[in-house]
This record gives sequence, structure tokens and C-alpha cells, in this order.
Amino acid sequence: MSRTLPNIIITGTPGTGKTTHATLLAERRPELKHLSINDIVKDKECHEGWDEEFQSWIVDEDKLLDAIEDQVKEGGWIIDWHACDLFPRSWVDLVVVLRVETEVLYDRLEKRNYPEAKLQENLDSEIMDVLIQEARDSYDEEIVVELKSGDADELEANVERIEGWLEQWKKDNNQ
Ligand code: DAT
Repeated sequence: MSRTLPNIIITGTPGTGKTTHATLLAERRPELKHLSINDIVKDKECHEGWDEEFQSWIVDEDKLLDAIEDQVKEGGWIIDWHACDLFPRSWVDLVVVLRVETEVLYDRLEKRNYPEAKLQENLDSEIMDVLIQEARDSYDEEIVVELKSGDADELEANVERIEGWLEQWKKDNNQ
């Protein structure tokens, strides 16, 4: 498939910094657009209702993929979502998995007033390496990178690193 710009997934447990990274990267690189899957699920009703216990939408993945397919295939998207295995391999050029220490994640999630079950599920997910495993199981090893997102310096370094990768991708793809 030929894209003139790559698609980048930024994934990780809720609270690891996906939206913060995607927003900063899109600000620095106007050719990339931030695709918040959360907003699509809500706005285009790609769900089967609201889960009260977890305070989140029950996502209809087929509907979601149909809703974004045409635009994503054009390239130039930063896809921000706490799962990655649903996106077809052919759509994706880089998968960034953000990681944080449990204590830091706990503090960030506590501020969101998550219900206890949701807080615990997300902490467990981070401790058990769920997202990095999902990324490695779903995509070629070479396109999966694991980056720490514990503080502002790491955020800055990560965004610079992705920008460097973007430049290289453009060169490799004859831009
Ligand atoms: P996510 O989109 O993964 O749920 P977020 O971008 O909303 O996460 O970030 C959650 C909170 O943590 C938010 O208050 C910003 C803060 N944060 C995220 N990444 C950070 C970093 N690298 N350094 C400092 N704070 C960060």
C-alpha cells in the first residue's frame, strides 16, 4: 500500500500519556493529524452501549474500523487508543507503546476519579505488560517501540524521537 505519510499508533494503558504525546506531536508536525479513537467511538456511535462498572463505552470494533478506514488509509494519522490489535497491519507504520511506573500511573489515574475496578484493572494491565505484549503479538517487531512516559523530559525526548523517525520514513519513501 502506498501512503505519502505514515500512520503511527500511540498506545498504552490509560494515563500513560497517549493524548499528551499525540497532541504535542500533531502541534509540532502539522502534516500529522491526531485521531482520537475515543472521540470517534463517541461521536460516530461505534459502540454497543455504556459499561457502568468501568465507566467506558463497549466498543463495536467493526463499526469503528469502517468509520475510520477511508481516512486512515490516506496516511498521516496519529492513532491514539488503549488497544492496538484491532488495526490491520497494513494500516500501520509505527507502534509506540508508552510505559510508566506503577506509582506514577496510580497518581495520574486517581486524579481522574476512576471507579475502583477500573483503576485496579488499569494498574494490573500496566504491571502485566499487557499493551506491549499485544503490540508485539500484532505487529512486526521492527515497528514496535516501547517508550517511558514518566516525566516532561521523557515526553520531550519521545516526541523528538518520533519526529526523527518520521523524517527517516519520508526519506525512505522518496518524499
Ligand atoms: P492517556 O491519553 O494515555 O490516558 P494522558 O495523555 O491523558 O494519558 O495523560 C494522563 C495525565 O498524565 C495527564 O494529566 C498528563 C499526564 N502526563 C502524561 N504523560 C506525561 C509525561 N510524560 N510527563 C508528565 N505528565 C504526563
